[in-house]
Amino acid sequence: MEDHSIQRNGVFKSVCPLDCPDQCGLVLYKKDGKIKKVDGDLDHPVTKGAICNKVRHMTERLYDKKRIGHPLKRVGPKGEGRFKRISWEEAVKIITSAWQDLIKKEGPESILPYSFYGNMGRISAEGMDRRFFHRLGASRLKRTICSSAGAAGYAFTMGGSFGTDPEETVHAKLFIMWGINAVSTNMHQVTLAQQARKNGAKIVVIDVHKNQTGRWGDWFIPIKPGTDTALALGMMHVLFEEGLTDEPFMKKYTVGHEELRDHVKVYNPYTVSEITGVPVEDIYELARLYGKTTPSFIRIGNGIQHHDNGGMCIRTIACLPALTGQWLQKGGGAIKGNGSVIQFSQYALQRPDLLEKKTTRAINMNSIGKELIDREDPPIRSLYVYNSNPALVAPESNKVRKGLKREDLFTVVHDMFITETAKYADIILPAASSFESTDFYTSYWHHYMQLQYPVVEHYKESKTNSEVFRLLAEALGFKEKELYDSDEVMLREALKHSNVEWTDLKENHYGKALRSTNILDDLPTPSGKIELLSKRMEKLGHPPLPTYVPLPEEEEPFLFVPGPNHSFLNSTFSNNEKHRKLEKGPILHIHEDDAYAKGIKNWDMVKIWNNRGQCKMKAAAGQNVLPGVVVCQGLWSDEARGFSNVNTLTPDRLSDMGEGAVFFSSRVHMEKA
Ligand SMILES: Nc1nc2c(c(=O)[nH]1)N[C@H]1C(S)=C(S)[C@@H](COP(=O)(O)OP(=O)(O)OC[C@H]3O[C@@H](n4cnc5c(=O)[nH]c(N)nc54)[C@H](O)[C@@H]3O)O[C@H]1N2
Ligand SMILES: Nc1nc2c(c(=O)[nH]1)N[C@H]1C(S)=C(S)[C@@H](COP(=O)(O)OP(=O)(O)OC[C@H]3O[C@@H](n4cnc5c(=O)[nH]c(N)nc54)[C@H](O)[C@@H]3O)O[C@H]1N2
Ligand code: SF4
Ligand SMILES: [Mo]
Repeated sequence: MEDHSIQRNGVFKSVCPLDCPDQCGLVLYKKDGKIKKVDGDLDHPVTKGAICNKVRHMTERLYDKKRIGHPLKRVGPKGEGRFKRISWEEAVKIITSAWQDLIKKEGPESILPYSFYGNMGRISAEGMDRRFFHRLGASRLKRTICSSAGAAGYAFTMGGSFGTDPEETVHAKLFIMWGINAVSTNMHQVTLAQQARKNGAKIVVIDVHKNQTGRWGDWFIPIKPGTDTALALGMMHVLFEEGLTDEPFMKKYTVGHEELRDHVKVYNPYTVSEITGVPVEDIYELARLYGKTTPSFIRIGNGIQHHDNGGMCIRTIACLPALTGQWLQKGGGAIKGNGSVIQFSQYALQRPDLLEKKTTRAINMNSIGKELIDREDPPIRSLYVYNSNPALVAPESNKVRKGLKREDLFTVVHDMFITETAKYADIILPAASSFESTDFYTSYWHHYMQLQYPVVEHYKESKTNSEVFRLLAEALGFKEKELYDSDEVMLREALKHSNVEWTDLKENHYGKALRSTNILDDLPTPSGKIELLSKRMEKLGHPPLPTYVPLPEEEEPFLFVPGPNHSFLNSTFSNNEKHRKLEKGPILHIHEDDAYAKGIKNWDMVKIWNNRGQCKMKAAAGQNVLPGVVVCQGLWSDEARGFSNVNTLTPDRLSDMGEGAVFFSSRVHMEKA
């Protein structure tokens, strides 16, 4: 086995652990045992040494005075944030005796793990935790907060989460950035598009907000939230009507193109313009541009699927490249996500056999507030949170916090900081950072896997996720040897059957997934083809052909779109002063006509509210959004004072497909504060 011992000084390869499609290769500069500088790895074939500003300032976070180094026990009321230091021994004892008690009285399903991708490491995010909670027989969590609506919708059309190789998009002549704020959220796709632009490529941005990405594009198309399905159908109408479709491609590789041709007749540009707010002539121009440019590439963002109709929206847009045969063009096609391109053994990693045929219940993370308050048979009596900050990031946060406040709920939070969620914990456990861990990373955008070996010692008494689960397993007296495998053993077992070569990984810290070239010949859809018409959808109660379904009507007049911002990564970094300063503060973008009608001037404080909660922030009036739409960015920490969390306003309804979150389908009233 190779030597992975930690050196005091030097330059070390690493990988960005954050939930970001780019998954950059990093180099860490170490002096006297500490990381002094975080930079990009010039050798990484996709990210090529460029990284974002937020991670350039990662050392702020690693050595932040507020980072926790010891287990803590709550001494004040839930939510107040008063804790005292305890030992690991005591913390583990408190947790395991509470759980043993619960298991006896209410069964193990009264315990719920809650996690997401604060650290994307496969072992940290979905490795030993799965083994442990399977063995425990705890409730399972449906991890649906991010992209599950879109993933489900895309899979109805294409069969799974795979698309164009982003490295090939340099050859594209047209980019449609559709509901993605790529300048902030996928910067290397922007770099690749810039290269293509030098060779004459055009960049179209379709968004509800003229943000950095909208300003960067050649043509910005503003659209009413939740109406993109109609725009895509209008494009199809024109493509069929004007003979811009690739008939041989559709015959060979799709099912349902004749039905679709008929079906989209009703979506003429006049009707579609009424729905979307996009002018008739722009719909024609966009469709013709798409129909006549090859290779054309669509980067499908996460924004359009955080809506009640988000699954259908992605399912529909995913049909477009098939209409013009773009999947056969180098650099053409689309990316929603490439999460299933890299293969390895999930079974070896997660050991579902440890469930031993127990059929445990599954609870949707998007409804965590409701579930904490209302769930019975048995109620959730204990919550174990890691890699996530639900008090800030989950919808209906007033409900979430009401649930977290329950005196009869035993909450453990494992994190690097006393997050908004951790303030409600009975026990807080200190987390080691990814740079202190052994793990492997698989991007959901590019096709590379990367390895991480510890570069620094654990911060104070902190522990990695898998270390904590091994400790808990031992204290509970579990005998299964899989619960004690080292990270290195888990990694080797998971990668035994992978389409990434171990020799590449060992040599470079990264390796590219080998893909079969004729993927279109046998897609993992029921028909093996691209399904423009899906019988499976029909069986599940969806329209079998792409269909526009409007967002639910509510009484509040403004559609409210609270997305992520440039300088935070979801709520990560929002507790750091440096990163907060990089942003101007929580700002509400309002159309100037709406502002005028409400007597709101630039930089006035405004109040927005609905029956779920309220929020105050500064107004920016102008033309960055359409009338009737208000937009703000960033999941701001409670520490950013004078401002309350945007998720007090978002609904915990579930999307049409994939039981996803609908953060961007909320509506609000607005007034000058
Ligand atoms: N800097 C930074 N990078 C990040 C993150 C971060 O917080 N900060 N988060 C990471 C994570 S977890 C994710 S999932 C991705 C998300 O990154 P993206 O895929 O870019 O998704 P969002 O930023 O949520 O939304 C993208 C855009 O959709 C627009 N939008 C909202 N509703 C609609 C609509 O109905 N139609 C159209 N056409 N546009 C709409 C929003 O205005 C926004 O500009 O980014 C990752 N990268
Ligand atoms: N209004 C609104 N809400 C949203 C969104 C939006 O666009 N608008 N976006 C949604 C989306 S797409 C997503 S993906 C979610 C993301 O929501 P979360 O997954 O909760 O992401 P973060 O807020 O970054 O929280 C991650 C936490 O993990 C911790 N952490 C990091 N590394 C480790 C580790 O190794 N071990 C442990 N135990 N902890 C660690 C970090 O310190 C941080 O507190 O938010 C969703 N919420
Ligand atoms: S957050 Fe994204 S862009 Fe920034 S370093 Fe990490 S992977 Fe790269
Ligand atoms: Mo996400």
